[in-house]
Amino acid sequence: MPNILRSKCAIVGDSTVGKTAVTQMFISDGRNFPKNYNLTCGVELGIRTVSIPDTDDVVELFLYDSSGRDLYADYLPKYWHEPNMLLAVYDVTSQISLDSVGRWVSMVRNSIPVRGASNAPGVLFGNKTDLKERRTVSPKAGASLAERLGLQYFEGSAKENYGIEEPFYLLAHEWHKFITEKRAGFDLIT
Ligand SMILES: Nc1nc2c(ncn2[C@@H]2O[C@H](COP(=O)(O)OP(=O)(O)OP(=O)(O)O)[C@@H](O)[C@H]2O)c(=O)[nH]1
Ligand SMILES: [Mg+2]
Repeated sequence: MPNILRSKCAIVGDSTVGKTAVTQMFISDGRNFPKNYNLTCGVELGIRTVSIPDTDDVVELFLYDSSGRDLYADYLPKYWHEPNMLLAVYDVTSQISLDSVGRWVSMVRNSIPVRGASNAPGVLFGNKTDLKERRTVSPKAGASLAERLGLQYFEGSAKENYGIEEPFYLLAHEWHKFITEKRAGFDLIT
């Protein structure tokens, strides 16, 4: 039997950047790109497991795909209920969506219990790289904001199913590492 490690991931960013598309593509293994825009009301929960190579461990990611609309902002932390990690998404054709990332990240970090906030794994994902002609945010600008916020940077396209798995795998591996190190520390004490 595998050891299942559960982790709650808050997925945030402005409305229409593609949070639902990224989440659904990851959960469906690249089969379910939502072509028509359906705004997310509050939070939608998706689940996918990631096996950690060379171990019996499996990380079960609880993905809290959150609405980017201001209307729901006050409710989101209640839905997440102390998340363990975050995925901030922006749209590479929208500088405004990149400018909002800091605010979204603070919102998630403020809802993580103090003991875990500093080592909570986090990723910044630049979505819609397929729209090459309309791109206004350079990879360098995305990566530099990620560095300033202490996030790992990735970019890709939900539409083309390009670069979608990497950010989630990184989060799962970081969580596994965090829990394994915590357990090792506990074993030393007992
Ligand atoms: N060209 C392109 N369009 C995309 C991509 N990802 C999502 N979209 C489109 O962008 C629109 C918004 O996508 P959603 O995933 O619903 O956006 P969201 O961030 O979940 O929006 P809210 O739920 O309102 O916060 C939809 O019409 C998608 O089809 C992408 O990688 N490339
Ligand atoms: Mg959505």
